[in-house]
Amino acid sequence: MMKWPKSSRLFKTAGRYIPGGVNSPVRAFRNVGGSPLFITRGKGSKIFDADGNRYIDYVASWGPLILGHAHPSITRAILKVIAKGTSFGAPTEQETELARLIVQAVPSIEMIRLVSSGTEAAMSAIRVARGYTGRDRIIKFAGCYHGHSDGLLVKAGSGATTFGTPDSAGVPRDYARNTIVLPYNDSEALSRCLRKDGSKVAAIIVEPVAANIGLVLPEPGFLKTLRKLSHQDGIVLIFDEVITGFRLGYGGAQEYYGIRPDLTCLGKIIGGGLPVGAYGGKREIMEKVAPLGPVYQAGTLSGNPVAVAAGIAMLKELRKPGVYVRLARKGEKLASALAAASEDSGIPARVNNLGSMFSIFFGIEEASNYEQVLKSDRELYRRFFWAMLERGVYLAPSPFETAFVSLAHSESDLDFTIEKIIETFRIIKT
Ligand code: KE4
Repeated sequence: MMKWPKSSRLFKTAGRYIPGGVNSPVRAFRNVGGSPLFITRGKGSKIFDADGNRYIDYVASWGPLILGHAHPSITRAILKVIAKGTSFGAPTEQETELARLIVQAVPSIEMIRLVSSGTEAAMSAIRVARGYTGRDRIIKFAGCYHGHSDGLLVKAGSGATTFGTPDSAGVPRDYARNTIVLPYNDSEALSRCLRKDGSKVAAIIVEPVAANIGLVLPEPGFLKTLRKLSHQDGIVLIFDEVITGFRLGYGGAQEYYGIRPDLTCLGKIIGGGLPVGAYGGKREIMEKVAPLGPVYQAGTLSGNPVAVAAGIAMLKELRKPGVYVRLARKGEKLASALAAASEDSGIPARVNNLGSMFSIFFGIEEASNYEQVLKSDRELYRRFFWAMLERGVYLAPSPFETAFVSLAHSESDLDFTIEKIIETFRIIKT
């Protein structure tokens, strides 16, 4: 079995200079124990750690690497521009090209602003919605995560849930006051809330497919109700598609479910693994954004030429025919293998799958909201995680994340993974 002396040493050193030894909490393996692997390189579906071990990777840097690691088109695009300079703080033609590709791909987006992270995209979209409506309140859903801006760290679903502290220290009480948190998939709670406060609400922000409490799908009608009720009350509907954008299809979850939000947040995939976020939507709303309108938002490295080059190369690969059918087939193959292993081993688990995303929740039958997911058996997930890791399969070090398959995952990768799933279910049972 694998051991990780080099990674453990590197983690200790990192902890001397960086809080928790990591630059983002979920990477610290706190939810599965032990110390994180230090990764040295990736190629296709594989990543390699400092101790020379090789893994099939289903974290995909938390979503961006839908083509796999070091895809030649992405690498070529970066190498082509990097020698011309890394940043100018001035407009470049490529930013318009990436904006155009996104506008063409996502019909509800008429105008878009590039930023450097999903957090910036969500934070800015909310500010524009408040500027456009003149209202202060926002609605989010328990377990959904929209980055770490103060007003959204109210029952955040990603890192915070992993640490079981849904609110973050340092967020002033009156920031949270304007954020209403409702249960995901609960249309009744939403209509009750809007009957009372609808006229004070600037925006509803939602992950159209929740992927930060593990993968939780919208129940039939939920998104449609969101669209209908927000429209009735003049509320800006924001789809946070930082994960689902270009993941679920070239037009994202909104194309998949046939819902047109007013604003959309993007990130991850559109940067091809480099820092790019974006928010965009209806022209009349986006025209409120400085320097055109009164809502200020800015960024030194927004639209960074190197990151944008990677993003353009990524989208040009993803718009090729058959990409999403192939991705979905791979995701479904693994999800059904997990469900079968649960069945055959008598270990109860719920497997949620949509396209190339899937999650397993041990010990529960239903996983359609935050409350249900919190009841899943984390100890069993921890054992599953380590048993799979020791067998060369790298899954999310938290049950509150989603697994991602990439185009680079071959049939033999999937068959190998399925073999290890069957083996692992046998041993975690004891
Ligand atoms: P970033 O600021 O991390 O680029 O994006 C924030 C964000 C916004 N919206 C959604 C739906 C997201 O999933 C995210 C970030 N996702 C997490 C994990 N699922 C990133 C991993 C991490 O926090 O290290």
